[in-house]
Amino acid sequence: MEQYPPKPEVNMMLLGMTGSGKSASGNTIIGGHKKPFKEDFSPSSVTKVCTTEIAEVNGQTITVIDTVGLSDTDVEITDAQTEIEKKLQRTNLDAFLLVIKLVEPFTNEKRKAVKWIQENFGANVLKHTIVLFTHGDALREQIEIYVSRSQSLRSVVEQSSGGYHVFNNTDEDQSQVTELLKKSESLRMKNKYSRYTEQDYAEAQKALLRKKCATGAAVGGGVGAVVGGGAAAGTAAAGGAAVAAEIGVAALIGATGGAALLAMGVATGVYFLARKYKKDNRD
Ligand SMILES: Nc1nc2c(ncn2[C@@H]2O[C@H](COP(=O)(O)OP(=O)(O)OP(=O)(O)O)[C@@H](O)[C@H]2O)c(=O)[nH]1
Ligand SMILES: [Mg+2]
Repeated sequence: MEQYPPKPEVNMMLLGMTGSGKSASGNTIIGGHKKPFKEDFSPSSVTKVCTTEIAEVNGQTITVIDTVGLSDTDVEITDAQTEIEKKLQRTNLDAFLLVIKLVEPFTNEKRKAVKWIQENFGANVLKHTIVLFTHGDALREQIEIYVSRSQSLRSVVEQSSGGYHVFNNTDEDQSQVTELLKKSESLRMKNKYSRYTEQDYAEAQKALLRKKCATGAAVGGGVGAVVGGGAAAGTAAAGGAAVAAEIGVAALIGATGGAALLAMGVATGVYFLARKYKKDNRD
């Protein structure tokens, strides 16, 4: 993590589902009529590549990174991840703005997207997260009451060190931006001005890989043991040599399955290390 002395400029990344209002929020933060981020009402991704804008807001330099939305269908390994990764290699971040559209059910897909962010960016991401609710104009009750009515929404907010904030992106009133910047400054202080870095991301990826390997090996070994065990029971009943041979095959399948997954994991780990080596050694 990056440490003292604190950097005067604030780096933020907007993350969230497709159509949640990331680009519109980026435009609100930057203010004025420029609207550098393309926003539109569409079921498919409007933002196709991550874009960075640097602006002076209330006398402070703010870098805003707008990202590709996580889609409803597949948030596992998408172009979004590659795009976001590229940005993380260049910019250390003070805050992730986790953009969630209000007045829409917090569905399984959205929960999945939040989980994806947490898994892929690691526990450290939550230390830098502010939940940014959009469509504040459609809110018909106090935000506290709205959040308290959904267990999963409450949980996301409670886990995010920076709390939450509401934007109405149809309103040009800059006081909502001033409030957001105050919250981000409190978060920066809370984190002693350390930033989320590419190293945090690499560690999260390694941990994810270890978890996948462990699950893969367990599943591979488990299947082998179950099949092998079943065959063993069969041996007792039939007492045949042919069945006994099957035990060996089943056990082999189990072991091979686990080993193959492990090898896959090691190969991916080597890939990450190689990439890091390349980066560390470029000028
Ligand atoms: N009424 C209202 N509309 C909003 C608000 N925020 C965003 N929108 C609209 O919602 C639509 C989607 O917003 P975008 O900012 O393009 O969403 P996005 O998350 O960038 O979408 P992708 O780039 O496709 O991932 C646009 O038509 C916006 O104008 C808001 O606070 N209130
Ligand atoms: Mg967008």
